[in-house]
Amino acid sequence: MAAAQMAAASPYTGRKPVVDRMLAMMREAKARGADVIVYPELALTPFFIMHWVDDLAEADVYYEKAMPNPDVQPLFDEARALGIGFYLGYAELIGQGEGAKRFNTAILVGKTGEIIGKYRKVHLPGHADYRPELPFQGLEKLYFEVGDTGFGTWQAFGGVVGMCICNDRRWPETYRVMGLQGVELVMVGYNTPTSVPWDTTFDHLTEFHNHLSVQAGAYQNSSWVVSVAKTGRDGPLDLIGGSCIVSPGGEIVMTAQTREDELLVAACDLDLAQKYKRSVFDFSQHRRTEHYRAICDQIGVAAA
Ligand code: CDT
Repeated sequence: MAAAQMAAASPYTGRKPVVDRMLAMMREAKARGADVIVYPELALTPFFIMHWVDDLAEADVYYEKAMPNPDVQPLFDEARALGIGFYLGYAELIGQGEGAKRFNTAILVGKTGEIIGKYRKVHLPGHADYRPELPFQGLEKLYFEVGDTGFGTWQAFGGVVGMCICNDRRWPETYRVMGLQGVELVMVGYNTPTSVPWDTTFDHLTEFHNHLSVQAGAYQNSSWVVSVAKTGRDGPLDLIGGSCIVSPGGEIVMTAQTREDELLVAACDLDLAQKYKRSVFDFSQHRRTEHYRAICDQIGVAAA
């Protein structure tokens, strides 16, 4: 697996310079033996949700109206030529006018350039209203609808693979829904500011929480996790790095050393994911769903 950490493209000068950098990393990933390369969330654009707009149509330039499209076709062509798969995060716009829908989306593309799967981000952090007191806005709830795909898994690259996006990685449900489907490899891209302006209490723990979340998700579901940052200065934002590849034991086997374009490549034996699925986390043997349900009934909340 290759994790393609990417420096933010700010100021933004269009898709081409970004796609060119992605192509260079794709070639390097292949040369270093990778079968799949994982790019960040919203890989093709800035993390534009930090800016207020009166009309969402003002931001249409940041959304892909079709996938693939001429701007990103080189990624698909190169993937097919090299025989490498990829995960790509991007802003998706479907429909027009009143009927338009906007999603924070990731696709998984196979080694022959075909789209294997699509995921639309479920956990959208931040707010939908303008907050003048903040140093920058966190408007994912304005720019995107809650994803409608669920947390699917796909049989691909010799195993069971799944996807999620950024804030999803902080929620145990994300991994567990995929874990219940036998996931062996989860891919996730992210844009995480060093400071979250509406609550700075735990800013000093931002990088710790980043790793804590993906390590816990990996371990508790016995799955590899490849977690990839867009990093560095993005307008008023300072984005963390910390891209990493985590084993089904929850151990970080490799992590980024810079806040620049940086490619991590690690051998991820998907059979290793089977070990804990057959022992500590053998769900069929050890999960106690009837008790979880009973407790939910007792305290009056809906069981998942
Ligand atoms: N992209 C994303 O989901 N980021 C959030 C923080 C957003 S604060 C503006 C995260 O959980 O990392």
